[in-house]
Amino acid sequence: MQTEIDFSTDGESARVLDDGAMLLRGYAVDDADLLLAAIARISAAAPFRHMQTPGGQTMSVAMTNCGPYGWVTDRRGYRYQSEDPLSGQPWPSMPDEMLNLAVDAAAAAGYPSFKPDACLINRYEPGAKMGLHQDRDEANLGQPVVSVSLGLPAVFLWGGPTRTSPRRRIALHHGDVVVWGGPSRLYFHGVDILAAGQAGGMSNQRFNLTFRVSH
Ligand code: MD3
Ligand code: FE
Repeated sequence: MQTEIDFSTDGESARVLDDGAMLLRGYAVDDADLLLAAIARISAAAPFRHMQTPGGQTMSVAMTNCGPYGWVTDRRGYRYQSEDPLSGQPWPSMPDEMLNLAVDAAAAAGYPSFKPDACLINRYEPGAKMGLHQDRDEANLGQPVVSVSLGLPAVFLWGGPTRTSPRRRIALHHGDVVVWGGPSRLYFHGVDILAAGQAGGMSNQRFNLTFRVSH
């Protein structure tokens, strides 16, 4: 079923994108400064880095993590692990303001017992992209993924259950939150090449936080 829901009076603020996927437009706008400050602290301890795919390609998106587990990729494969491979130390803890936002967004989308143990932080600079993929490295695929977009807008590519399913292009803006659960949890998705913004300098980038139940 593909229901369109409009909870707002002055425009669309939440809608069902697909079976189990709900877009909460602007849900994180009021928390954005706190979240960006948290990202700065986390990346001071666990720096953004361009990881290698198992096939040996360097990803254009730079990544770090916070929480008990972090997602990593290298020549050995994709996995969650509790230490940052750069330092051998545990990932920085997940700040309360990040955890609370993710838990509240999941509850608003109908997942009242979401307890993420991992937050992958993606950093896109102009030219970066993420190819079409599924997220299937988590042990419990019955739990949703919550994503929070900050900074420059991006074109999100939203597919379906197979790699060749038709794709929709969806703009994700600063403060948008999407909760991906149900059948949509395993749908193919990606991010188109990021265009440079008007602002320049430090703000000429996009962050995406994805909260996951990895174990
Ligand atoms: C749908 N990140 O980190 S967020 C990823 O903007 C990832 O950085 C993109 O795809 C980004 O894996 C897209 C939207 C998203 C995130 C996770 C999902 C959509 C998802 C997991 C399952 C289904
Ligand atoms: Fe993904």
